Amino acid sequence: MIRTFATHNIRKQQELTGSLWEFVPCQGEYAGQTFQTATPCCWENLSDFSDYRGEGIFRKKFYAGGTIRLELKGVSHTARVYLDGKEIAGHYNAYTAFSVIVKDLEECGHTLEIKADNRFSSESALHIPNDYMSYGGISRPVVLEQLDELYIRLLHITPYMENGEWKARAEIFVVSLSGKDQAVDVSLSVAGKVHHWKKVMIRANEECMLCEDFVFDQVKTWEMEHPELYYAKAELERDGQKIDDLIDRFGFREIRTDRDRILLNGHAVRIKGFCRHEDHPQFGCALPYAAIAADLEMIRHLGANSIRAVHYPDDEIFLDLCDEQGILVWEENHARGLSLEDMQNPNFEPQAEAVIREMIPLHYNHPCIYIWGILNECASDSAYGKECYEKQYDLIRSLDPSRPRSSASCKFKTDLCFGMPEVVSYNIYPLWYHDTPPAEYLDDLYQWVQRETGGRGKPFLVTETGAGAIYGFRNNHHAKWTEEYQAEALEKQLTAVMEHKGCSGVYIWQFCDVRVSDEWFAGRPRTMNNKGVVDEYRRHKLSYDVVKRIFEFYSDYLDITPDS
Ligand code: ADA
Repeated sequence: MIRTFATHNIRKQQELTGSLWEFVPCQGEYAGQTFQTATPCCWENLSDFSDYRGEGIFRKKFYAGGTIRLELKGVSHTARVYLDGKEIAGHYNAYTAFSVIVKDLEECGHTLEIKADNRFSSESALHIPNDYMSYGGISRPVVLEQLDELYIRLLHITPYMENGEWKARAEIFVVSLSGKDQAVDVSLSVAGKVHHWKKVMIRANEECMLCEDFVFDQVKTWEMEHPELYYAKAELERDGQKIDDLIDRFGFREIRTDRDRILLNGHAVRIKGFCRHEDHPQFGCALPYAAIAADLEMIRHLGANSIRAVHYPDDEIFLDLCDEQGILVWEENHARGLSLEDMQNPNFEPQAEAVIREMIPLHYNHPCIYIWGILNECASDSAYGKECYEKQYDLIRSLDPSRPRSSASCKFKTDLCFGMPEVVSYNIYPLWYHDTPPAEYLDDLYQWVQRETGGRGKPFLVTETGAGAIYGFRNNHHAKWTEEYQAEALEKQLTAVMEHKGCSGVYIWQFCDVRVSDEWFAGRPRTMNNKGVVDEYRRHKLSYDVVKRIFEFYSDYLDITPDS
């Protein structure tokens, strides 16, 4: 499944995944042998490859001709793509989409081979042994499209409220794959309002951007309680024939910060959220629609209103479902706990910036995304790190001026970067990694931010708090790792945040237990991060009901007078 709605009526599109592919591992005991696997998939979920780290070729035959576009929504983590034996594309990073266009393809059967590599090396600055698993495989859909010489690459809708009216700016990016200039009629419909451009000249092999502002009188606002969605449709017509289209969805909503509050449509939201990894014992990071939907159902049942997608951009199916259900999403680029030395890897900056460049334009229209995050727990306490943070914040601003930015820090009273983003965020683990009472620890940190950093007066979020518990492990003295201990710790941690007047909310670390890289076995029983409120099979721990009670007790909005 590509998205939860059709993005083309005119352009022919076909998912190549969602079927059996051949899989050929390149190293190890089974090197060169051919297996069959359903796709999308992580090879760790195939019986003989649960701990395979190496390269593997995924092969599929398809029939097509003319100009085709292949979109690969996620290959973990380094990809090389071959068509009929010839290399046509390469990509690094499991969690962002990439595409390749092939022109003048002979109309016949073709063979697509995707070589995935999940090994760690100095080439890979972002996928390193970590507190989550870097799986191997085709973890998200592969899509085949048939293109004309002119096609719509992107459609961006930016809604904004002006003088009490909803307006939206629409931008369409039309690409020419032709060697000659061509005139085309472009039509655009945004939430029912229509605009036409006649005989637009698209220069040979260039991209043309068209822009239009719309005013609306009857549209409904996208709210957490009523997540109204609207469609935007762009079409190209040449010589009376429709040749391409692109459909996307958006919502009329405004996010901004005002003093120490995060405002959704002018109302100060209280974040009650979970950090969620894409991880499942049966699917690795390649969760199918039903598993994603089941996670979201459970998260809503727990009384949460937000998800922090850690520590990388998520599958668009997840974002579609959050749009549809009014769940606010913190989405971040891919980086977890990189040290100064990790950040000094010459590949770090280009790879981390590429994630931002690939994530924002593609996810731009999702109303659920209310904040862009970067560099979770990286070296924000060093001068070099600070330069990197600054560049990435600037890059986000250049791609999307409409959303606040933040970064989850763990640098206790040493962070140098709070002057840059709109929101200050801390990951805190009182009662787990140290025994300071949560309310005391939180307020001490909060007061330091106000007193000594550029983050003073900004919204303050607790982006992680939690404690480990091994499912089924209980004892009479409530030791660490018991379900009892986790439930009690979470109760105190959550209450401290909810009762703190300066805090805009909290994300629990984490929704479910997740597999971690083998290198992390020492501090992680079962080689899992066990801080889930449910285990990896989504079985409730004792903390489930505690969290649900607290989240349901506190409203979705903070008790301040909403502005107009
Ligand atoms: C950090 C980190 C998470 C996870 C967590 C933990 O805050 O951001 O990825 O590792 O700690 O479980 O300790």
